[in-house]
Amino acid sequence: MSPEPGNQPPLPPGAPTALPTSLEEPTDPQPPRPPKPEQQSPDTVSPTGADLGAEPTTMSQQGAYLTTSVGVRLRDTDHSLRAGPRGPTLLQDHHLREKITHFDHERIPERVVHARGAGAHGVFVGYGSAGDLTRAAFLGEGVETPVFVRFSTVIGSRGSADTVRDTRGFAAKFYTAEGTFDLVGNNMPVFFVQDGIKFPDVVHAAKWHPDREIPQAQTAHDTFWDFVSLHTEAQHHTIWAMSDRAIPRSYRHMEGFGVHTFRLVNAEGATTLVKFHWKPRLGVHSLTWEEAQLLGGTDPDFHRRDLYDAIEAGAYPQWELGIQVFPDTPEQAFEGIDLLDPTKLVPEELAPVQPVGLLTLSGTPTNFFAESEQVAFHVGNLVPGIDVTDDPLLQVRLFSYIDTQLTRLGGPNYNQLPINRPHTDVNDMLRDGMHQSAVHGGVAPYRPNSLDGGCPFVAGDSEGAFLDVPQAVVAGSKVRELSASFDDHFSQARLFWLSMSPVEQDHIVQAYTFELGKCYDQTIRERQLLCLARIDADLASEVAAGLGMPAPAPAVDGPEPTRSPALSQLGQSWPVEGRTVGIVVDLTSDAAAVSELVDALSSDGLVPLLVAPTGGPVWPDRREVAHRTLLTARSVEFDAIVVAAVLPPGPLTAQGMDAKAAADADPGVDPRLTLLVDEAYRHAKAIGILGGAEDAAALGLEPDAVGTVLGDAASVAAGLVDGLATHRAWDRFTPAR
Ligand code: HDE
Repeated sequence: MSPEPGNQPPLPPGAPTALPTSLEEPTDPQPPRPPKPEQQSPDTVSPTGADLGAEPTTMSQQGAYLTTSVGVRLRDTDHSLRAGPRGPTLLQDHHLREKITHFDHERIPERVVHARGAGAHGVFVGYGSAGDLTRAAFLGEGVETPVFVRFSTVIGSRGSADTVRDTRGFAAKFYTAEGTFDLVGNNMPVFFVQDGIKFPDVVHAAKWHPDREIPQAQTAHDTFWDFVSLHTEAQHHTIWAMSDRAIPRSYRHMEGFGVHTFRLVNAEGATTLVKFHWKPRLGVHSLTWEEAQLLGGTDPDFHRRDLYDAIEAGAYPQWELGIQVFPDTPEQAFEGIDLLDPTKLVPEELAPVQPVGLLTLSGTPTNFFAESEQVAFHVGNLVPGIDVTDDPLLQVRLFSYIDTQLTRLGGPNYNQLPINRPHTDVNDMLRDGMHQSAVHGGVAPYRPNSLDGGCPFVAGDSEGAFLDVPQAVVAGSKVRELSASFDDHFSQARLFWLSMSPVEQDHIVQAYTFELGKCYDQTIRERQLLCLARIDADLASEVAAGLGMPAPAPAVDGPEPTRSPALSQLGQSWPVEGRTVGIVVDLTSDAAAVSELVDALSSDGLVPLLVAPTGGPVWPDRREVAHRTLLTARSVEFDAIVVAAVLPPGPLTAQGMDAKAAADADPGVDPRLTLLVDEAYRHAKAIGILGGAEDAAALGLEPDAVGTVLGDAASVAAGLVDGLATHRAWDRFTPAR
């Protein structure tokens, strides 16, 4: 909870300031307010990596008075300089011109992909367990490295909704003592295309149609399915995108993957092939499709808000970084799986993920633009001990990530932006260019030189130089082709399908049916059904049934894959920190019981939010205020619901309420409450009732309904924690198979 402002009760996370605000416009000049406690900024290092030892606030605005951009104090910013109160505006008005001109240029091009995203600060602590495999210092035992992580969707524009069905980006910048290492991954372990030259094709197909620029941020349209049904290597990633993985509950509940195989080099020069994984401490968890859709309207910022609220509440998101390890053989394959093919994963049952360190996110940005928007990741930012492989997708990425910043960040000096500055000595020979903010000394930015005493010098192994692994390259002709080992496009899509639980399979069927149902072109649907028939006959026939089309003939061939249970999200228990519980109260609720419940939930790291019929104090003689009202709350923003008052309809009931909603419900209950409970039940959320069977009945619930707990504060709190640990009351879904 935020610190207590003035006499108000503690606020839940999300308040814009932790300090009191006055009713009247303040007139006493004061220095800028400090950032909120959870806000962090990039470390104050120079553009060339020197630790300036300065407070982060030295990078934000200074002094109490409004100034121009060159520090001249201003008398008035509300009126332009005019030839008389009714006359024309004067060109002479420098402040006006500066203000408007700067405003005109406030926007920069959004990322061509991954435009929508949110970043946070944190720290990575190495376990030392990878010491035999890599000389990378930041993985050493107990080594702490500052990090900035940005999560994103891929297709949508910068202002699109967070909860759309899409792959999520998971990009981490490690400011290590040996230079910056970027791990630029996704929340799915495979990719749509095998060769980077196809990236513009898949992105053009997935983004809006070029004529009408619709739809926004989704693949449920003809061009996407046209492409993936013709370009069948995309089918594995596509089934992941149709699974619950594409609608995560939050960034905190996402796995991350480096996707490509990387090469580690140890101190002796020995090499190993690895795949990187991020394992969320809270488990992998998703929204239901209906929740995702509702949230797109009710809270398009749901994931961003969740990330920042969780950090503010002290529920710091954590992931373990792990590696799957493979011998570096000339074939670069493991158990018959080509490690250079980014459309293939290696089941964890064949190569367990070995933890190498822990990431904790503990700081929200102070300024979103300066940090999340200007952060520039690059797969080529590698440190000694980590090298790339010849994966044909990765090779093209190595080109793209510098190139894109030239347009997006306006020139070649983007690594000098505060969020991109390395935390170690920078002594390059790159000079000048737009927005140069280093003041380079010397006269000889070339090598060899004698005028600058030969500086800078190249380093050897003992000085920590990066090693391009002298990997043997098979001599051959120049060709535009991939090896035959890339030809299998369906066996792992089938592996994924077979590894899902029945509920997860149902969701996949529904997602394909929804997306293809949104296509206009019947031929494209038919072609995609033919692809599904190569993944699984039941999958194809169930989707076909939903589309009202004939089921294609089964077309699965090749050996049957062995299921990989690690691919399923179900069946385990996880910590519940930072999950939200909506508690419906009014002045008839037992204040002591609600207070006990709030304390119990808070002590388990949950975020309880009071939902009342109106804003303001819930009880006239107590401090608790409503955090939401029945008008501003929707079930989808909560992970669990507690009803502490079975509210009757009131004078405000009609406000914002569709008259048809909850039409069949008990007329003695406010239909907005019935809707809240009904949705929570339908989405298999834990529901608590501070009351008995008659209250449950009034809410349309059986007293022993799965995942529902009745009783006093202690038993409801315990029941909710148990229910949230498994994420949902899965038994409420009755799978179709
Ligand atoms: Fe990216 N990708 N990508 N990508 N990517 C970008 O770089 C690109 C790929 C990923 O939060 C761009 O700065 C090509 C795979 C993330 O700032 C651009 C290819 C994976 C982010 C670019 C790929 C990713 C990006 C756009 C095929 C998962 C967001 C803006 C060869 C392993 C990083 C930018 C952030 C961003 C190019 C494929 C992940 C255009 C050409 C595979 C998480 O450079």
